[in-house]
Amino acid sequence: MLIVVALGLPAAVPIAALPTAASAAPAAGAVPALGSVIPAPVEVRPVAGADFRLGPLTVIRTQPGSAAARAVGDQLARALRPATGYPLPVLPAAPRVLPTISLLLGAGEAQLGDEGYRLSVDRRSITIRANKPAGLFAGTQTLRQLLPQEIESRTPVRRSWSVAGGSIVDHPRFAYRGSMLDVARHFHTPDEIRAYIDEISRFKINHLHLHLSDDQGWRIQIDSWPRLTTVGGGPGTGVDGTGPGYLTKADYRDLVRYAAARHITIVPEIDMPGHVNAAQVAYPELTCDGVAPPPRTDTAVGYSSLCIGSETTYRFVEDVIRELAALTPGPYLHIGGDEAHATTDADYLTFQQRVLPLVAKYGKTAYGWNEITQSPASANAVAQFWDTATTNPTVVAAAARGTKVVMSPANKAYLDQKYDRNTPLGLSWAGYIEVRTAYDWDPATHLTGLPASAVLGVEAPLWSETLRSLDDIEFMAFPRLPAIAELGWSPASTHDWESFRARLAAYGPRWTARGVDFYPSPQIDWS
Ligand code: NGO
Repeated sequence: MLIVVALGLPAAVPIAALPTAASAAPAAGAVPALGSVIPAPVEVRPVAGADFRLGPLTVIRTQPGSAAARAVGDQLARALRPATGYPLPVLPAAPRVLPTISLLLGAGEAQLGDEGYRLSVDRRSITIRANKPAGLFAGTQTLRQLLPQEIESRTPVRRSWSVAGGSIVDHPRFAYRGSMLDVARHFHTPDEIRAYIDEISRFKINHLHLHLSDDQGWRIQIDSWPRLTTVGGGPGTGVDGTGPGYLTKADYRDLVRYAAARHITIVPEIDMPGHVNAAQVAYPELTCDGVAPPPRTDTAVGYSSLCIGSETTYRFVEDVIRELAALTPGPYLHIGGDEAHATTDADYLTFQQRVLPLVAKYGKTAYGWNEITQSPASANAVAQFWDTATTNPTVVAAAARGTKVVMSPANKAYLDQKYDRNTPLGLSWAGYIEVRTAYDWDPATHLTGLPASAVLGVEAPLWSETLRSLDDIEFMAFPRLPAIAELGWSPASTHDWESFRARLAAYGPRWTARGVDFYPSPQIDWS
């Protein structure tokens, strides 16, 4: 973060100079310093004596004629009303005398891109300007963190509501900033998924990848193959048989809309040609011998494969891709491709040569785990790097042919790995991942030989073998998800562990106030 001290001194203070945990975690009641938000903004210019005070007469003014700006204004008002108790009307124009929060489009600043914003705070007004509604939304997430932590209260709190004066210019480092929820090993309900969307959108995450099928369950309605969900999502499915359920198409469309309102794109994944046992239980014709395998509720991997030589396989795959593409306004359709240990190498290539182009046929960009880079057909695809090694010549060679890479190294970005050996949930095959481990790496340089230009972004996957409830999801995701979010959004020049842990410490009470069951890492001096 570039801090330019506005006292006539042209000093640019690096993020390391931001107050650290010992001094900066605001006590209840304090006004957060401008810029003490997660992810760290690009540029912060505090102005002394220019704090804005939100009051009972404050109005929210949104860009006239823009329904999308109005929607962001309505969301902001809904976020700020419970704790303040103020009416905060949302209007296309506001009388000059009233304190105003303005959300305006047409910033006309190329550097802001589609998701960036400029936030200015003075004694009379707060103005967020952006090129696109997504930038306004990002700016309002910053503003929420700049208000005192009591803003998270669901009931009115009597106190003054000030925002530190000055300005912020902010825009993302990477276009793709994601998290993944595995709803196959344990189904998570639409309400739980929505709660997760709410939490991750606060950190400017813009993609939610849903892992919709695996050996233990199939979780998305496919009309042309109905037993996928009636059997594959039915009673007894999931790890230990305790995760049944599936999303109807109506559920899924609702989730897509809900996420879009928070400027998050849903990325659906159907995992194949491995991880397909649940589909084969429902449809034995998807095996080579036509015999249904037993349902599986254990956590082994790499034992199932679609029958690569059978035309039924491709009829199935095309039906699924077609129906999924029709449900998906976003650009990406994830076809898995990981751990196909029961598929021969030659069969794997045959499969990908046919299936990767099918995704394009239905208007989507193919996305898969990094194993897909073995196939020349992956040149137009996005590969999700999940290895624990920092060398992978196959991925690097594919990037040279055009493949874009989303970085999810399992030993850094996997939210399902234990924090330490005492963590009650999670796996540990990739190692323990404390907050600092999740934070201290660089997506642009992590994989040897991969040019930064090939890195589309970063994603934090949350696999659910050991998870049951929303509390479990929250405990594993937070506080590591904000670490990954910061790697995805903030410029590398702002990367600073002491600053991050201070801002995280200050953030903790907000989770507590919202009832988010985060892991109180001993690496953080929680305030
Ligand atoms: C691996 C495996 C998944 C597991 C996960 C658990 C990938 C891409 N495939 O990651 O099936 O659930 O580890 O950490």
